[in-house]
Amino acid sequence: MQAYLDLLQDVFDNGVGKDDRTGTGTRSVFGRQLRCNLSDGFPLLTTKKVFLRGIIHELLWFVRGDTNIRYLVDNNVGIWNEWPFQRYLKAQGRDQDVKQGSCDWQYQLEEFITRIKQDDDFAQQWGELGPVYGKQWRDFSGIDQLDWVVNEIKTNPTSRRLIVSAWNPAEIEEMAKAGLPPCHTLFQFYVSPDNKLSCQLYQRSADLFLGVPFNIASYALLTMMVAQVCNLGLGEFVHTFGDVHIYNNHQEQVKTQLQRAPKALPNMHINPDVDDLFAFQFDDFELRDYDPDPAIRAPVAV
Ligand code: UFP
Repeated sequence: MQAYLDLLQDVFDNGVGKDDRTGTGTRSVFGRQLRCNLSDGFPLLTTKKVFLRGIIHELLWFVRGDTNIRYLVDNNVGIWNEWPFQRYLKAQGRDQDVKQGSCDWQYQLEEFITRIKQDDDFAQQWGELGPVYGKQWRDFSGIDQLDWVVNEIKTNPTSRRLIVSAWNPAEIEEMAKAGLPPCHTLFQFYVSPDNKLSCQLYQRSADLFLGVPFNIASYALLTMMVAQVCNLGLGEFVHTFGDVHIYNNHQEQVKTQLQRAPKALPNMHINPDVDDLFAFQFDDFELRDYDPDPAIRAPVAV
């Protein structure tokens, strides 16, 4: 993952001060790319520990077209919790009283999540995020893009149109209400003449220190899953960025990370019996030989 560290150094050195929606401030550049060869190992950072469990569950949740946090909550994955909670507070007119990040807020969030777990009707009403990734991948104005693209890779592998888009202009407003308009906006597959599958992602906005290590792992895994069900070898993951930035409150963490030397990449073992993209389960994935440096904590800009 030297490519990631090089990009981190690049943005740290060359990023220019830019204000942003969150009010945190960033160093930002526009337009960069990193590539990893998926046959070199699984591209999970070794210069800090990256927690993969939530990423696998989130990816499976996208792939099944689910947009309700219930599945994630049931598996103790909290990455999407705050947005529906905020919507719930607002609907009750309590969003001004319960300040984000306060102890009260934390306590109420936990209560909210417990109710999502225990009360089906409540979960259905308040756990729903709206037309986020899962919806667009599986039902973009009635089109099941994932099913289509897998079939197309199998039957028309030389195609230059193997694209899945999460950016649906007609539903951006609704997605923004649920949290964020999609950051990973569009991806394209490519089958090389020697039958290896590559994937390129266009990410419009990238928190290079916190978000990107997860985004790389998620799309690398998706590419491996699609390759397996299409009987193809592994090519490259190409990650193309729009606004790629380091938040001003991540600078010390970035310095720490840049002082560390990368180790050998881990390997991802996938149950070879699965031949249907929509049949993968959490237990079909096993990360082996991961020996990272310790995690580096940093605040998320919201
Ligand atoms: N972000 C990522 N990766 C993600 C994700 C969010 O880097 O998968 F969901 C970051 C990018 C940016 C912020 O810092 O979250 C989104 O804010 P905005 O919509 O203003 O670009």
